[in-house]
This record gives sequence, C-alpha cells and structure tokens, in this order.
Amino acid sequence: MASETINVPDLGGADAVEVIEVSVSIGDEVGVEDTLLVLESDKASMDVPSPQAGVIKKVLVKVGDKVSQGTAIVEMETAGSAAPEKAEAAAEQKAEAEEPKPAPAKAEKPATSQSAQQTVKLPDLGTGDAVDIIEISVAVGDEVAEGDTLMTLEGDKATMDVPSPYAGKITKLLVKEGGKVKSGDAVAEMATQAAVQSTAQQPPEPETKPQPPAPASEKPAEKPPQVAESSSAPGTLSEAEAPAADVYAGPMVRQFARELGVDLRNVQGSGDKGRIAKEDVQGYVKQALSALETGSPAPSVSSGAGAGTGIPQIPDLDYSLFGEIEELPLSRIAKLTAANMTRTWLNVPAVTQFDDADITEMEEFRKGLKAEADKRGVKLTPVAFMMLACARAMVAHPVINRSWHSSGEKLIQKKFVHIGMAVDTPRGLVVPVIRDVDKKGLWDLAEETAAVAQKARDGKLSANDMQGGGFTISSLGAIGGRGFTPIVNAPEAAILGISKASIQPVWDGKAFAPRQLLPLSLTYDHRLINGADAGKFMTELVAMMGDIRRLLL
Ligand code: CAO
Repeated sequence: MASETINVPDLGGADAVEVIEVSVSIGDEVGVEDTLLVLESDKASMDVPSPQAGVIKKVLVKVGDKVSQGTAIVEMETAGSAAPEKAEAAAEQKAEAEEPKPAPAKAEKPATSQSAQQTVKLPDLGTGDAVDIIEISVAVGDEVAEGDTLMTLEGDKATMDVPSPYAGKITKLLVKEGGKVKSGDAVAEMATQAAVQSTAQQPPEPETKPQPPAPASEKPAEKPPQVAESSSAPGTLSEAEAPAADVYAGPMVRQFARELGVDLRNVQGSGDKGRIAKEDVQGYVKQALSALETGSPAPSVSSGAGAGTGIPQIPDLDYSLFGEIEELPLSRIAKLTAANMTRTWLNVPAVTQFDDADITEMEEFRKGLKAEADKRGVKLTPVAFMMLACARAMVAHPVINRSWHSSGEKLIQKKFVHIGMAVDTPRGLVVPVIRDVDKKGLWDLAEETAAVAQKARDGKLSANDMQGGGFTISSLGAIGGRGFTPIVNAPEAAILGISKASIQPVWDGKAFAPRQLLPLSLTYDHRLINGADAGKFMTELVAMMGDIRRLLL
C-alpha cells in the first residue's frame, strides 16, 4: 500500500477552472479513470479521472474552488502498482478532448500495439444542415459499450444522442464540443473489443452497424427514445425522441440518469446555476419510489419502451406564508383513489360524450311504484333503472365490456355483466360491484344498490365486493349539476356519469312541452371504443330510458 497525492492534470491551457462537482468522498473505493471531480471552464465541463485505483483518504478541494494543472485533489491509498504515466496520459487526453480548443497535434497511442481502428461516422441525421455538438460524453481512453452515448447533437428543432456502433475503447476524438457536424462525418476512432482481444485476426465487422435512420417525419414511431432504452441504432432528429440535452448536467450524471431511466428534464438541479448532481438524481428516484408507496403522483421514471411520460412534479407551495393553514392526513382510500386516478389519467386516452334521456314517463312509472316500494322497504331511485338499461346496452354492445391488456397485444372481452357503483363515503370514494346485473330485476337492483351503498358507508366492503366490474356508474343526480366528465375506472373501458334530472322545455314538433331530462355523460377509453360504438351505446341507453318498455326487449 502506498499513499499518493493526485493532482489536476494538464487542462489544455485552461487555468483557475472551477470545481463544480466533487464525485468522491473519504473512504470511497475508486478504479482507474473513475471521475474524481467535474471542472467547468467558461467553455466546457470536464471530468477529472483517477489515474490510480485505490481508496480516498483525503479530499483536498471542494465545490467552488478554482484549480489549475498540478493542484492537489485527493490523497489516496493505492496498491502501488498502477502505471501512473499511462493513467495520467489518459487524464490529459480526456481534459484535452473536452476542452474546446484547437485539436492537439499530439500522436494518439493505439489501444494495443496490433489493434485495428474503427472510424465512427455519423449516420444520416435526417437533415442536410450542419448541427451543433452540444456535448461529448466520452474521452480518449474511455471503454464504451455498443449503444453508449458518444455525443449529443442539437439541430434546429431537437437534440439527439449518437450511440456507439461498437464496443471498444475510444482512441481518438475527431470533433470538439461546440463544433458542427453533418451526416457521415467521422467523429471518433475506436479500438473495437474484438480488435483488442484478438490481435492476430482482422477485426471483424461489428454485428450492428449504424442504420441510416429515415427523417423523423417519415418514421416517427419506429425507434424508442434513447433516454429510456439504449439502442444500437442511432436515433433521428425527432422531437419526440429528444433526450435531456437542454439540461445542465455533466456526462457522468447523464450516464447515471440514463442507467436509471430518469428524464433529467424533470430533475431539479441543486448545483450552481441549476446544475444537476448525482445526488439530485438519487433524490428524485427516492421521491419516485416513496410516491409509489404512498400512492401520490410520482415523478416520471421510465421503465422501458413507452414509459417515461416526462410529467413534471407540481412543486409544493408554503401557504402558511399567506395565512393560517392546517395539514390534513389522507385516508388510505383517498391515497389509493389518487394513485388510481392519476394512473388512469396518464394512461387512458379518454373521450366523453353527452346526451339527455327523457325520463318523464319513467319517473311517472317510478312514482307510481312508491307505495309498493315502501311496502317492500326498498327505495326505488332512477339509479336502478339506469343500472338495468346499462346492462341491457352492454349485452347489445359488448365492445363496452372490454379491457385493454397491458401487453398491447390483445383485448379482454368479458362475457358477464358486472357493474360498479361509485359511492361517496366519509372515508372517500369506493366502487362496490353489483354482479350479473343483466340477470336481475328492478327491485333486486334497487335493494342491492342501497345495501352495498350502506355497506360502503359503514366501511364494511371486502376487497372482493369491489372487484370484477366491467363498467361503472357514477351518479351525482341526488346532489346536482348539469353534467361532468367522469374518469374511467380502468381497466374498465367506460363509465357513465349521471347528473341531476330537471324539467326542460322540449320542442315536440308543434310546441314546447315540459319534459324531465336526465343528463348523461359517457367517458370511454378511445383505444377500446371508437366514437361510433360509444354513440350507438349511448343512443340505446337514451332510448331505453325514454321508453322503459324497451328494457324488456
Ligand atoms: N336526478 C334527480 N334526482 C335524483 C337522481 C337524478 N339523476 N338520482 C337520484 N335522485 C334522487 C333520488 O330519487 C332520491 O330522491 P327521493 O328520495 O325523492 O326519491 C334522492 O335523489 C337521493 O337518492 P340517493 O342518493 O339516496 O340514492 P341514489 O340511488 O340516487 O344514489 C348512490 C345512490 C350510492 C349513487 C349515492 O348515494 C351516492 O353515493 N352518490 C355519490 C356518487 C359519487 O360520489 N359519484 C362521484 C364519483 S366521481 O367523483
């Protein structure tokens, strides 16, 4: 074991450069070329890699310090056998590559004495114009895997990562940050892994070569965003695929965020000028995980293709600065509701359709049953009629009774008619399910609705009582309102909102007649139900409620 002081390498002429990130702390074990510091000059930021493997014993600089070549950074305990000249050369090359100054007229040392070089050329960028290099994510000496980001380019409308077409070692950088490049330009030279391992053989062609991508306008959805998934094929300059290049973060932090699937645009930087540090990304992920546990809307962490919605968090505001406040804890049901609502809102492309059912005759019939209802001890409200009408219409239009399968490969068609009923309770909103509604009569439905609503208010529903629904009814009729847009109770495909019935003048062809109209709003998942299907379902509902004899058909 030997104790070594690690100094700032040649910074390519730059002097008094600011330390913007100290990437190690006392006790950390670091490998050769692990980042010790991130420095930032007025032109570029650069990582200072460790020339030795060892354990950090002392950190001699802090964020905000100005350093120059030779400034002592850390003291390390090393095994004592590393090749300092080689590592220092790598550190020098790294600093030179990242500092936008004229390319050093310095001979590059090949990765191995007999290895062949591959020249990395840019793919078709979908534009003939030169685009800016806004970040170079690698340095000479870096080992990269196929698909690792080499650099970030920025065109007029979007930014893109350029992934490495090979696994291997960067031996030369042919471009600089701040420079301009075009499709087909050579940007780096690499010793590919095969070349390094097998010096006797010709380096084989890499299995995956960069595929020239079509312009974004021609093939918008064919490639997943590179922020969420690493891909061996270079992306196109498509806005939808734009990675987080407009954020202020160093290459290591970007790499770290990419590994975790974090969209850096959603992370608040705690550093100078809002620079994002590794700790900010860690804090963001921690927050996302705890949000998942508590059910509150989580910040976006992508988990594969199609994920990574990029929804920014709504910042908390300290309202106590403006007057008296009280913090009210959320009930378990309220937390679950919030999580479900948010998930549905983010996942379901929903449409709401409105109509009025003329329930004048239905109401006469219902009121005529009042004495019998009292005798039976049952409260017959419009909701029971709506339940039955929905069940009949669901049988006639099975598309309403489908669910989307998360695989995106199939739909689930339910052959039973179970309907959920939203019930407002002191603990929050719950949705008990009434089973086989199509096989039940009005009295049964009225009785069962009242019974489950009471059970819900008493907090006695079991998990089973709330499962298996294929459709939901949310009635605010007893409360009021002329219409609302309910949120689908996913994975169900649709929900019917019922508002307060009122007497309205309706033109009967000769005169306005007073009719009792019931406002209905049907929200449906447009992935499962198209507008025509929803329209037919709603029209049938309205017809049945307008003439309840149709319930018998
Ligand atoms: N228009 C006019 N009056 C209506 C009506 C309508 N659409 N629907 C019901 N009413 C009347 C009933 O006829 C009853 O009046 P009478 O006592 O004179 O007959 C009165 O309103 C009260 O009805 P109710 O609430 O006891 O029973 P209900 O069958 O209408 O509703 C239930 C049952 C469980 C849906 C209701 O109690 C409830 O919890 N509603 C809230 C649902 C909710 O919160 N939805 C929002 C979900 S999304 O946030």
